Amino acid sequence: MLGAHSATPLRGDYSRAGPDYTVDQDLAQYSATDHAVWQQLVTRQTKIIKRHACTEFLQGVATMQAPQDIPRLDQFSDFIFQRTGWRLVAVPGFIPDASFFSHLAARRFPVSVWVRRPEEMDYLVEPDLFHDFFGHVPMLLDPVFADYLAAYGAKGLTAADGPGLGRLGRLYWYTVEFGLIDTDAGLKAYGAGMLSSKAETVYSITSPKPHRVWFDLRRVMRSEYRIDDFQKTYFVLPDFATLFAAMDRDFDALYADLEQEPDIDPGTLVPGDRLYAARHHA
Ligand code: HBI
Ligand code: FE
Repeated sequence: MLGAHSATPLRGDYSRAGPDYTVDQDLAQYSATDHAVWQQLVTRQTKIIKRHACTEFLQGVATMQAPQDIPRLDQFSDFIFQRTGWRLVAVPGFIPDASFFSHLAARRFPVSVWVRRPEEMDYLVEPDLFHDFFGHVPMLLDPVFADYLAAYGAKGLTAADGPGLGRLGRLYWYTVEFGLIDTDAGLKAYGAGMLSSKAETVYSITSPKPHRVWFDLRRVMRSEYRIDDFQKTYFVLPDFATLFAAMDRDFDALYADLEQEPDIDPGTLVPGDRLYAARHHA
């Protein structure tokens, strides 16, 4: 998800969305330009992820054998359901938190149906089909990550409109969207926000500019983020089991506890941060 708080009006056509915000994908809606943009994005990004995406992501891509052309979400939904119990639901674009969390908790991943315009190839405010399908869906085939995302969704159900929403938004941002993971082959990306973006995939792994801090749930929940620029801080997992295990605690007690601690600016380090130092350079 990108542009969670963009003030610009939403792009999609919500007129035919159901109460759960799902729509039909209607393959006839795509123009020749949409098809051309899609194929250009897939060709370009496929090259970049080979070097920088984690094994689990690449394994997901290989298993899906997604076409070069715009995918049929219903076909992939059935395919993924057989493996990790996740389904894909077509949505017009951004949907309200409550609806988003209820889908995730039920192992339904919302995928925007529209394709970005040619002039948006490198930057997009809202999630489009490429961000969601190319960036998020491969990880749904990894059993541990799939369990994490469902457990995360369940946390959202109980957060209602309390302090939890903001904390969960940060957790989503710094893991599902912009998460990094340490591997024997060096630092790799698993976040959809970077893996669907040409520039940020390379930047998040190779640039000396951003901070890279070992993942810590409390630290992430205190960390603000910007939606309109590269991240100033990335959080690094030792493995996905760590992320799943982090869900196994009382989040309401955690939210209450965090009220006493100040938020952290995106580019700031705080005492207690364990900095990630590359064990070897990929
Ligand atoms: N809706 N379609 C869509 N995709 C998202 O990623 C998304 C959303 N609504 C809310 C949202 N993400 C964020 O607020 C999450 O942090 C919950
Ligand atoms: Fe996203």
